[in-house]
Amino acid sequence: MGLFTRDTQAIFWNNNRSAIQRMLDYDYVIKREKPSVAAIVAPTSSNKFDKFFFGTDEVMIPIYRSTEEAAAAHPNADVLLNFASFRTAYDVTMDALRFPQFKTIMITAEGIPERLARIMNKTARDKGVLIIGPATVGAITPGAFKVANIGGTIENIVKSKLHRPGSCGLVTRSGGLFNELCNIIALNADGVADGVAIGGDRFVGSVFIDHLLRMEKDPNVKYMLLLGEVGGREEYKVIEAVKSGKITKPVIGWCIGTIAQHFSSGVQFGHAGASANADEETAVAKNQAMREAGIHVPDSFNDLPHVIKGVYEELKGKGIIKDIEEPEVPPIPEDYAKALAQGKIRKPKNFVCTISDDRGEEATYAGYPISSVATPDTGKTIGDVVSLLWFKKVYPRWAVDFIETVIKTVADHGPAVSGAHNAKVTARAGKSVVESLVTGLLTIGPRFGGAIDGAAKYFKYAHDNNMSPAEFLNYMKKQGIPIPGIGHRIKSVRNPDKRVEGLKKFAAENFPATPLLEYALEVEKLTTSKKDNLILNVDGTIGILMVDMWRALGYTEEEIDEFIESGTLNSFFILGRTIGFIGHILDEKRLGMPMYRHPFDDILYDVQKAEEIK
Ligand code: Q5B
Repeated sequence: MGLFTRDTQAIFWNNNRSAIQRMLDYDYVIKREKPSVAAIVAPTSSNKFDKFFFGTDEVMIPIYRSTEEAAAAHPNADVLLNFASFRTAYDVTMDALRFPQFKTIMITAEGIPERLARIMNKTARDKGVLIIGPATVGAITPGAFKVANIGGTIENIVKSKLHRPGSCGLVTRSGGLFNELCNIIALNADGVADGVAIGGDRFVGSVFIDHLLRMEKDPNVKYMLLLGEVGGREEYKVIEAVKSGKITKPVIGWCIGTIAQHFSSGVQFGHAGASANADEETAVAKNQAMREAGIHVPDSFNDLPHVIKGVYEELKGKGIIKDIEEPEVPPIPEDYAKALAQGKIRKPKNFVCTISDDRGEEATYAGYPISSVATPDTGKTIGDVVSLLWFKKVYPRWAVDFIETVIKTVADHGPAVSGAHNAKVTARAGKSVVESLVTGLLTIGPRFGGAIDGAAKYFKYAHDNNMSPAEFLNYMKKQGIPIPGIGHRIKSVRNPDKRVEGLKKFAAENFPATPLLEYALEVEKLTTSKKDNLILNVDGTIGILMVDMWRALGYTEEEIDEFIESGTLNSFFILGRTIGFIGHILDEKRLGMPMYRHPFDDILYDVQKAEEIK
């Protein structure tokens, strides 16, 4: 039996997305039934799961805040992949050792204090738990389970024949050389049956002999390859086992670091444990001792492939190693972002945006960086921002100032108007600013504040069709709707709306021409002659002057009609009145007003007993 099976599942401590994805890509290639990662432990995450690809599909891997929770929810997961930093890796391992379900713990962190590493390793050994690492890329049982990044990319894994079992049991310290050796073994033999990189720290949890004795018992392992290093005495335990007959399968061995003999002083290689403290710890001495014990030791690292080939061919010749039927490898779906960046794929966009762009160093409004319109020194106003984002044009000053004037003019008209009242009642029911605001905004419509589009539409239609004011009134009567933009609840000829006067004054002083306003004022003469309050109201004045503005700016009639049809004009009221509604909502909250209930005496109750239908 290899270290892992096709049913082995791990709990991954730390949401290392790329490493987890590599494990799932491997699962897909070897056609595992269930993902090799059962759960993720991420103590600071508020997410309940994360999504990963499984082939072309996606799977959800649950996230837990502690190893305890993850272990309880996934009692069959017997591997803990400890990807904590060197600061927390010790605590994570010691915590995991409380749960008997973990048979193997792999620790990736480099630089755990040696004192703590020794305590950790001893505790695990006493409990019969196999520690791989610290400072390791892990282990692999080809065709069954692989730890995180071991073997490298999925393409490299397939090239190194790690997607299905071979015959070699491989043990190294180094992760990089592990991958290199897998490649050499794939080129010169039939691949790896079981492989472990025990880790580069001086005190690692499991050592060469632990794995080689395990592999000795594994019928799938036909021969073993030990890649040792200068420093330490672990290789001598293997030599003893070979000499004493505990290991009977052919072993190929090599210790790297033979170059150290050419230096006058001791050399510290990359790994913390790779430094010879005595003659026997040198690579040369260990290679010689291995050779004398009957281990297959090449003359140099360059010669290692020939030795592997020789041992493999010999075992094959004896019938101990059989031919392997190569499994079909499913195509590995390419990562979307990568393929897109390389120009290999294309896809139609679901959304189009023509007004702003947030992809560059600074987001833009219709091509203008926000800073070029937002800061006071630019002299730009909300009117400029509206002209860029609503109309994608840089309007002249008079037009921008008109937009600004409109927004300021409609910002509020007291607490009694429909929208403000609704917003206040909602705020008093304990709802949030956005909820209260929305209830206010929802009242904007044909009767209240939302008559601007309608006013522009009907007055423009009448004017375009050369209707006299009287003909227009008749036409609207036939339509059966009150003329949008005419009439007000409290404003009248005797109590004129100062806002309307202000807008008309602005237009008179700044607009090149106001033909539609002049027409509307003629209509107003007729309506007010019938009833005092049928004045050209604030909605009507805005709608009509906007049409005059766009005509002066050179828009075609079709373009103006499109603005009207899409609700552009009411948007000025929505935008401006939002300021007022928010003011009323905040006012309610500041005052701490209680829930509102309408008084009985303000409601006419006329409730008849319901007729019974038999
Ligand atoms: N009659 C505004 O109505 C109001 C007529 C009309 C022909 C008309 C009404 C109306 C069109 C919609 C419009 C925007 C409902 C108004 C605004 C923002 C605000 C609000 C604030 C703010 C007022 C009485 C008689 C009837 C009707 C006739 C009325 N309007 N005929 N065309 N347009 N206007 N809305 O006064 O013969 O007696 O049956 O719908 O432009 O919302 O401050 O409050 O800033 O917040 O209640 O300024 O005019 O009149 O409906 O009882 O009608 O006049 O046919 O005739 P009233 P009603 P009859 S600005």
